[in-house]
This record gives sequence, C-alpha cells and structure tokens, in this order.
Amino acid sequence: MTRHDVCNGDADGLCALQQLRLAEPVAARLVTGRKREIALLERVDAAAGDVVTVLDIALAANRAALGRLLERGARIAWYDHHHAGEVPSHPRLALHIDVRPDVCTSLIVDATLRGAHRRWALVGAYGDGLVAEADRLAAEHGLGEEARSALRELGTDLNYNAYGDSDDDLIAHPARVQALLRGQPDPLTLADDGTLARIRATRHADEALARAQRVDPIGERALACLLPGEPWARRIRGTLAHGLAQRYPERGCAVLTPSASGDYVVSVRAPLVARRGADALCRRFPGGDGRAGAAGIDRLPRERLDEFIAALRSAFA
Ligand SMILES: [Mn+2]
Repeated sequence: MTRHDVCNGDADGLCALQQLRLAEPVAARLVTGRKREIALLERVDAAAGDVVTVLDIALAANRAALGRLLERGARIAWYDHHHAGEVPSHPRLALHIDVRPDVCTSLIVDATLRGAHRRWALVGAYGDGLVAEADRLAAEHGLGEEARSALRELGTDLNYNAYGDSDDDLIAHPARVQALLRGQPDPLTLADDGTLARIRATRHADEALARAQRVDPIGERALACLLPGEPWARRIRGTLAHGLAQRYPERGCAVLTPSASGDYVVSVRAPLVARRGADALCRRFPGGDGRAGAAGIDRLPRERLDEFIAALRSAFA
C-alpha cells in the first residue's frame, strides 16, 4: 500500500498537510506545485489499496482523475474549501468540503484533529487571508500579540512563495518547503536551512516594487492595478490583491499581469465588507474560478480586457 499526499503548494495547502502528517507521521509520495497548479490529481499513479490524501485543490478541477483513481480501487480523503460543483458519492471517497468564506483547508483539518496542531492551522489561515478568524482562534489558544504576528508573517511568506506563472518565477519550490517543514511541530521555533529567510527577503523586496504601482478606481465599488510582465509582478499579484482588499475594504480588487502570450492573469478579491461575487465574476471568463471571497482568471484574452473592467465595475455594486 502506497500513500500519496496531494496538496496545493500555498500556505493553506502546506499547513493542512503539515497538521495531518504531524498527527499521523507516515511516509507518502508528495504531489504539489504552484498555487495555480490545481489539476494535481492526474499526476498520481495509485493502485488498488493505495490511500490518496488531497488538500486544498478544487474537486471540480480534478473530477476525471478522481473517477479514474476510484475505479482503480484507491481510497481517497479530500479536504477543501473551493467550489466543488456536483459532489460524487463513493464508499472509498471521504469528503471534508466546506465552502463558507471564513473557512480554509487548514481550519477544516484543524476541526477534524480537534485543534491538535492549532499553530500550524493558524499559519495556514493567516496565509489564506483569514486574519480575523485566525486572530480569534489564536486568542482562544492563549497566543499573545508577538506569537500571532510571527505566525501571520510565516503564513504570508508561505502563501507568497507559491505565486508565479512558472517554476522559474518561484523563490523556492513548495516541495522543498514541505521537506523543510516536515516533522517540525512548532512554527514558532522552526529550523531553517536559509530557504525561509530567502523567501522573506525576496517578498519584502517585491513589496517595495509593488508599492510604487498605480491603482485605478473602477466605479464606486472596485479598483484595478495593472502590473508589468516581470517575475516579481507575477509573484506579488496575489499578495497585492490581499493588501488592496485590506486597504480598501469596501471595494473589490483586481490585479492584472500580462502573461507571455500577451493575455492577462487576473487575481480578484471581493470587498471585505461583503465577501461574495469574486468567483461568479471570474467564471465568466476562460480559466476563471475560485471562491466567493477570492478568485482568479488564468487567461483573460487581451481583447476582452474592456469587457472584464465593465464586469468588475458592476460585480460588487
Ligand atoms: Mn486554501
């Protein structure tokens, strides 16, 4: 029997897996990747009796691969908070799916483990932008200001590290980060081989570049920021969208970056005061998907930019 761990390479995915593997430290083959590499299940070669654990990737984007693995006789546990579409029912499929906007995969795993590795759950929640929920849970857990801030910074780093259009854009591949974190019980006393320090330094340098960019109001309820086609911009757009959402809580935020083909990659955040509509807006365009509060478009054709801006103008009205 072989185990396969399949997780999103962002903070939420890595911290969800971290909690499960601290609770049950078994060897497994890891499949992970950049934040937008979500069709991960097709890379799993599982046989009858194998156990596949899937974390923080949408079932809707992996439905065919899921069907194939179930047919082959694999057992699958799926933890996620993304739009799942129609949910299949199968005796060897255990689903832990919760799409409410104040829940992330790390918090779903935290609930199933009854808070056994709460600090890692908090890193994942902070990384996914659930700051209020994470602060509340951290206070319940007796963590002070300094510890909360350290967990939040680490979550922000791990989340940031997964952004990019290709592996060349990444600071460190998420598989390398997972290997570094593996077996480390406490995110407040991490051993670092230099990887985490490099992620933080690069993030701070990228943030300085982003602060110099122009932000355009789009109607009363939205804004847009168009970044240049450079690696730092491809890394920063998700974090920038998080930051703009905090700074302008009553507006939906769109951050656009040109891709190599001349189209746009788009990150969208719904207004924090009413976290809904980001997924519906993005699904109107090719490769658009996500959650109610945070969504994206993989490839917005250049000629549909005006159409997107018009849709953005009315999406959160
Ligand atoms: Mn997530």
